Amino acid sequence: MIWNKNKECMSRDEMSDLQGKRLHKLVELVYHNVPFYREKMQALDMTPDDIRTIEDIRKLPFTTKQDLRDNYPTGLQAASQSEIVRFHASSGTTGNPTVVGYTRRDLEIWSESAARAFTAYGVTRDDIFSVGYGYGLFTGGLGAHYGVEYVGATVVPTSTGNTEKHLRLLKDLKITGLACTPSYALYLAEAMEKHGMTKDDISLKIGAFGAEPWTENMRQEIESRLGLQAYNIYGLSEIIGPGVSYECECKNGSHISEDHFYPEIIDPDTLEPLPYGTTGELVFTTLTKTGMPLLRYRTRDLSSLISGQCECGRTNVRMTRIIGRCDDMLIIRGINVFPSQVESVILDMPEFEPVYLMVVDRVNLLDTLEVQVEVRRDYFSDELGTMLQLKKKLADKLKSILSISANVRLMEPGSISRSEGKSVRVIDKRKLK
Ligand code: DLL
Repeated sequence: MIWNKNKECMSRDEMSDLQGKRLHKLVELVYHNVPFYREKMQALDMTPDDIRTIEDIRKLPFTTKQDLRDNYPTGLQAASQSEIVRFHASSGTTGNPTVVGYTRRDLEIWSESAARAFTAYGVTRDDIFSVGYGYGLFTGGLGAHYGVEYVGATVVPTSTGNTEKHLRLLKDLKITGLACTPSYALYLAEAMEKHGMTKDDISLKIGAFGAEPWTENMRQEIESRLGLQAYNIYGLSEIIGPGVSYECECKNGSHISEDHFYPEIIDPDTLEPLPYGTTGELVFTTLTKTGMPLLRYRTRDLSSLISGQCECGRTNVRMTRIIGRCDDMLIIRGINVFPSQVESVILDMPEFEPVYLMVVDRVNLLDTLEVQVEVRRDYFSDELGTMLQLKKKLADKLKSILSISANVRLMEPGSISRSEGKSVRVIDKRKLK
C-alpha cells in the first residue's frame, strides 16, 4: 500500500519541477530570516533569484554539524520562537549538543513522512505497534509514535528500559509491530529465549528498525528469531527524525521523501556531486521545513542513490543502506576499516552471537585491533584446541576482508554489554590517550 501516491509515485519531471519551486521558496526564507545563510550567500554574490531550478542547488553553500554547534542553540532557526512548538536535541560526544526546533507544520511533515514509511511496511489500522525507541530528546520515540498514530494503528509507547514488561505486552496484547534499534530487537529476542518463549508465543509481523547501521545478515537474524519482516527506517534529527527514508516490500533500498528532503551524494573530500550508484557522503536539503531549514546538510553518512521506478510502483529515489559514517571509518595501520565489515563477517558465522566490540589501540607506535565476540553456547567447548581453531577461523576471515590482522578475543555469551538505544561497537583508545 502507498500512503501518498500523489507524492510517492510522481514522474521525474513533475518531481524536479516541484523541488525547484520549493527550493526557491526555501532560499527566500533562509535569506531573509537566517543571518548565517544570508552572509554565506552574500559572500558568494548570490540572491534568492539565482535559485530557480533544482539543478541550481549546486550553487548553494553546504551546512555542517560544526555550523550547528557554532550557532548553538537556535542561531539557525528561521521561525520566531512563538512559532516553534517543540525542541529535540541530539547528544554529541564532544562540544555543544545539536538543538532542533520544529514548527507545527514541521511536525505535520514529519508525521506524513513516518506514515509513508509505516504504510510501506504494510501497517494498517488493524496493527498494534510497540515503539521501543527512547522517548525524549531523541527523535526515535516520538517520531515513530506519531507515524503509527497517523496511519491509525494502535501505538504502545513502550520506550526503552522495560524489557520484561515489553515481552509481556508483546504476548498479552498480541502486538503485531515493533519499532526499535536493530540491536535492541536482537536483545529482545535474546530476552525472549531466556524466558523460555519462542516467536510462536508472540504475534509480531512487522519491524521498523533504524537509528544505527545494520547489515543484511542482521536482518535475517532478526527476522528468523522474532518471526517478522524487518524493514529499514532512516532519519536524523537535524533533517526531521525517523522517516526521511524507508524500505518498501521490495527491500531494495530506502525510498527518500524527496519532495521534502532533497538528497545529493558528494565526495567528502572534494565536495563534488557524485552520480547515481556511486558511494559518497549523503547530503540533504529540507525543501519544506520552516523551523530550522537546512541547505545541503552534510550528514557524514555514507550511501549511494538508486534512480528509477521501484517494483512497488514508487518513483522516489532510493538510498542504499548506510555502510558507515565518514567519521566512523577507522584508519588502522593506514587501512580504512568500517565496523560494518567486521559485523558482516561475524553474522555470517553461526558460531557467534550477533554482538561484538572492536577495541583499537596504539602500542609501541603500532595500531592494534582487538575484536571481542561472543561464542554461542552450542559452540562453546572446554577443549582448548577447538576454541583455538574457532579463533583462527574468525581471524583468517577478518584478515581477508579487512586486509589487516585482528586479535580475536572469544567471550562467553552475554558478556559484552547490550544497549537499548544505539549500540557502541568501537572503542578507539588512541583518541583517549
Ligand atoms: O537516529 C533518528 C532515527 C530514529 C532514525 C529512529 C531511525 C529510527 P539521530 O539521533 O540524529 O537521529 O541520529 C542520526 O543515526 O546520521 C545515521 O548515522 C544513523 N542512522 C539513523 N537511521 C539509520 C539507519 C536518529 N536506518 C544518525 N541506518 C544518522 C543506518 C542510521 N544508520
